[in-house]
Amino acid sequence: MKMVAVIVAVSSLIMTPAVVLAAGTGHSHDGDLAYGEPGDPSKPSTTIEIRMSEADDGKMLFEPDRITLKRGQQVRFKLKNRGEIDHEIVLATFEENMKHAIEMQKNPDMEHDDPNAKRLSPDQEGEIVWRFTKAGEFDFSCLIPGHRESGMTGTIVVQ
Ligand SMILES: [Cu+2]
Repeated sequence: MKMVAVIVAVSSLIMTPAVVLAAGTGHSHDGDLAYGEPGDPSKPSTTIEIRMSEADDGKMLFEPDRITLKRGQQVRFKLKNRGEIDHEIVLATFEENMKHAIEMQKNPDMEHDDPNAKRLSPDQEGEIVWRFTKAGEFDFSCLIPGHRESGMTGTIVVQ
């Protein structure tokens, strides 16, 4: 009798240190999220523009894909979809976004209307105001099936 080795494909992303940081953070209530809280648009914030697009080689990207902030900083993300298809941005811990990505594969039409997420059609612009109350490394990704896998992900480092 032959032994059949079952190899579970594990995305290389799962092995990044971010998963260690994110370990143990489950779902929590607003105001007690591991990655901060919805911002107050009437308060001062740092504006950061994030563009979403597709490249000729099939890659999909956020520009920039790495943002460094200080704890307590409030950011007004100005989002611009410069691509030819819909994109979204979901801000969360790496672990939450990985879980969420699996749910999106089951329900690709899932729409997001949360303070930490925005879906934009081509040429559309949008905004997220978020306050980063905790230090750590967080994830922003497009969770439309196939997009994160094509490169549509970025990291926010809160010092
Ligand atoms: Cu996308």
